[in-house]
Amino acid sequence: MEKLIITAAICGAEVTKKHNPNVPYTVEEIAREAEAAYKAGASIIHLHVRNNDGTPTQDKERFRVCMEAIRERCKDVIIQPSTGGAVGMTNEERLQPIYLKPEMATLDCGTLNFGGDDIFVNTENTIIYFAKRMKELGIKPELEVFDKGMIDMALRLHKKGFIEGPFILILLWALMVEYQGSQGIFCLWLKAFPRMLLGQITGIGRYEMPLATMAIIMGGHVRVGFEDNVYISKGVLAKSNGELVEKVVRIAKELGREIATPDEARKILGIKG
Ligand code: KMH
Ligand code: ZN
Repeated sequence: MEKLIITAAICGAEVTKKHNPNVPYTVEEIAREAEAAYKAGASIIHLHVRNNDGTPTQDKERFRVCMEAIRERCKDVIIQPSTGGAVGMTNEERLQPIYLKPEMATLDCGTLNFGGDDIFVNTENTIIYFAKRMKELGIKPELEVFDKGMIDMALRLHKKGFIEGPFILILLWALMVEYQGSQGIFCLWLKAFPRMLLGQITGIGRYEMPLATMAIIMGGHVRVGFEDNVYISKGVLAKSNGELVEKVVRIAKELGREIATPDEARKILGIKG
């Protein structure tokens, strides 16, 4: 089986220190969390950045400083800035980090409810616009897929040449959905993937580790981190993103799945590096 790519989503845009005091805001905290995840076995850091007061920002300069601080501590890790940002941001605001030419960036493949009256808007024109900009800059998109319809959108983007294979990482989120007992849905989704798409599963909250385990068994890849879940076990806050990655590594080892280094992840994803 292919080696396991672990992405650490260390910060997110919505989770705060009220949820877990170890959620990073400052440059130093973000670099520290990235290093902990990297040392534990993460090959990709999915990156949101914050102002020092914790408010989410897509400011290019803030990304530059955070990316440099991460690079100093994690020489070869793949840094994957978010182009999703936070609900309500404009397209141009969201796109800022791609102009730093990271190896990867996220490409959200559809619109979804984000709780209450919040809507995370990604129209077809927005998605194509983001995909074109990333292609021009040679950035590998990580396709953020929240439901089956978004997989169909990803396939359309590929068919029309807006995104290129051979390998494209797909991220599945189980956002606000009761996933317990619904493993069958994931089996169907993964079966529906053409070979050029690599599945990566992220479970939100208490579903993070069960879904990570399923991904490991089924040959998919895994994302964990404070963006998606702040607990290491029931009622116990994780001390760091590193602790969450360590748990995935432990499970993978028990199940006989080896962990990909950043360079091995680049090869699997078709990133030149
Ligand atoms: N914070 C969400 C509104 C991404 O990183 O591309 C969007 C998000 C997805 O987190
Ligand atoms: Zn994100």
